[in-house]
Amino acid sequence: MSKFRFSVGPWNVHEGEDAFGPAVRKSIPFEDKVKKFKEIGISAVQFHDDDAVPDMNNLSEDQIKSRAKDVKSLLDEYGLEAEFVAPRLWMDPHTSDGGFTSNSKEDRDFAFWRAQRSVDIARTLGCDRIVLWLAREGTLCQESKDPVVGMERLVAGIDSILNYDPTIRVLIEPKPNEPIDRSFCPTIGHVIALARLTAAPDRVGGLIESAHAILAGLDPAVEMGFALANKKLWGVHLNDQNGMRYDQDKSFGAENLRQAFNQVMVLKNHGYGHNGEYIGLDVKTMRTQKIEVCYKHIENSMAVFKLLEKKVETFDIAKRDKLIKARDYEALDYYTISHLLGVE
Ligand code: 3MF
Ligand code: MG
Repeated sequence: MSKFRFSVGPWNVHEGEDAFGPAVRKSIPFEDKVKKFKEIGISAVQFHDDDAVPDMNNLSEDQIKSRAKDVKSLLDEYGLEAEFVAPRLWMDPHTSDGGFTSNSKEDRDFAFWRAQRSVDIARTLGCDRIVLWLAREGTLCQESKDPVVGMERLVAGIDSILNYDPTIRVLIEPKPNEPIDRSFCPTIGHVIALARLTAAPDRVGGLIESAHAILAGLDPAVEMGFALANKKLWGVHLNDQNGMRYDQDKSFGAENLRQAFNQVMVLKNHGYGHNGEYIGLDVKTMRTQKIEVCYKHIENSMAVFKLLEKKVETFDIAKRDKLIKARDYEALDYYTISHLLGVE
């Protein structure tokens, strides 16, 4: 039995719209999603601030907390936890030039406000993790933002969260591009360096998404290893991605099984989950999928993760070590492939 606990966000069950075409499936009400998540073995829900409290810009701070309480009751009813809350700093017209790093002071103040409301929502939902996917924190026109000032503004934004709540934790989810061209914080290495500039480095860590590492031209398992060695891997978004193109959020392992195997191996071998971390998924089903079968990408991702756990458990360590000693990496390559194929 897998000891890991899984999480997903309501946006992982979406209507199928993309940059070139409209929705193709009906919206599923939030409660139905929660019910289904529970049925398929999910333990926690990931939230954007406005997934929990829609229309929050038009609500008072007390109204926001009170709506969040209703969501907490719903989660309790189904026995699910909240993993994190992420301020959606990329949809609102105030964030068209970025949130924390916008060139407009009014927009930056808006971003601080949303981030602090996310903390209120997280606390109401019983969680202490804020995720920052820095979607538009960077440039489309490079000369529009001085990169040093950009970093200072990013730090000020993170500090506004850390100072607002003395025990809240911030998990930065790096991504090199899309929707921004040049991100100020493209990889987990940048996240860990950035954490040191903040008011509370111990409360700033990372969330690694497989596809985002691939989009940076890096291997997700190596990125995860780097974060684990730094004790900064506090969340993951497992999924898959076919090379360097638009962000695909494919089912975990659907493109590159060996890369997926190595992610499971590094997570399992280095205590990921021992401090309450979840195996978070960030997967999108294909536009072609009918509504009756629009949770399969989540179920399949979990199933593949568990199958790969078995592959990690049955990976012959003595054989691996012998081949390492002999420095016969061709043989180790072949052993790994044949093990994944079920031959050895
Ligand atoms: C974009 C993402 C986002 C984040 C989410 C939580 C919509 O590439 O991965 O998913 O994961 O906003 O931070
Ligand atoms: Mg993600």
